[in-house]
Amino acid sequence: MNFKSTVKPILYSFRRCPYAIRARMSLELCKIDVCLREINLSDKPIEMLQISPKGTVPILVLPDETVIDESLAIMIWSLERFSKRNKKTHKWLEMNVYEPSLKLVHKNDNDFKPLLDKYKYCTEPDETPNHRENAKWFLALLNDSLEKRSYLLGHELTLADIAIFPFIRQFALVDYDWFSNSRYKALVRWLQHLLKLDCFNRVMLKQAVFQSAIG
Ligand SMILES: N[C@@H](CCC(=O)N[C@@H](CS)C(=O)NCC(=O)O)C(=O)O
Repeated sequence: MNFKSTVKPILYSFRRCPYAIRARMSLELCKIDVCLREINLSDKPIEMLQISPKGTVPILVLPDETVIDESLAIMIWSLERFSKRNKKTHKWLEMNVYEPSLKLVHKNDNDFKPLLDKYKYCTEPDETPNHRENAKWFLALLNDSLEKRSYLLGHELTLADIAIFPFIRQFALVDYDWFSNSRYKALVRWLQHLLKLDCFNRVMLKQAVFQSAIG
C-alpha cells in the first residue's frame, strides 16, 4: 500500500529499539492509531529510505505526507494531537513538567546513550565493568530522584519516564543480575513497575516484518 492512500499515519518501527518503544508508547497512550511497519534494520525498505534517507527508526509519516523522523518529536506530536482532540493541553506538556522532562531526556540521549552503547556492545569481558562504571552517574541521578517519589519528576508518570525507561531497560538487560542486585533499588523498582504497564506490553507484541512492495 502506498503511504499516500492511507488515512492513518504510518509508523516505521523496530520492536526492540528504545527510541521506537518510546514513540509507540506515546502514540498508544494518546490513543493515536497508526499503521505499524515493523522493519528489519539490516534490510530497510526502500520507501522508508526515500522518506527519510538517514535510515533510523522510528519514522512517522502523516496522511498529509509530513515526515517526523525523531522519536522525541513523535512523542511531542502525539501529545499535541491529543491536546487538540481533547481541547485541553496534555498534562505532560505543561511547563512545570515539560521543560524538566526535556532536560532529562537530553541528558539521556546525549550523555547516557553513548555510554550505554559502549557497555552493551563491549566484546571484551574485562572491559565491561569499566563501561558500566562510566554510566553509573546517570543511574545514580535517576535513583536519587526516585527515592523521593514514584516517578522521575513527581508522583505521576511523565514524558521523561516514558522517554528514558526503554534505555534503562536495555542497560538492565546487559547483566540483569548485576542490575537487580545493585544499590539502585529505587531505579530497579521503577523499571519493574514500568515494564508491567499494559501500554508497554501492548507495544511490545511481536509484529510480522513489513514486506516492501518496491524492489
Ligand atoms: N535520534 C533518533 C535515533 C533513532 C535511532 O538511532 N534508532 C536506531 C535503532 S535503535 C536506528 O534506527 N539505527 C539505524 C541502524 O541501525 O541502521 C531518534 O530519536 O529517533
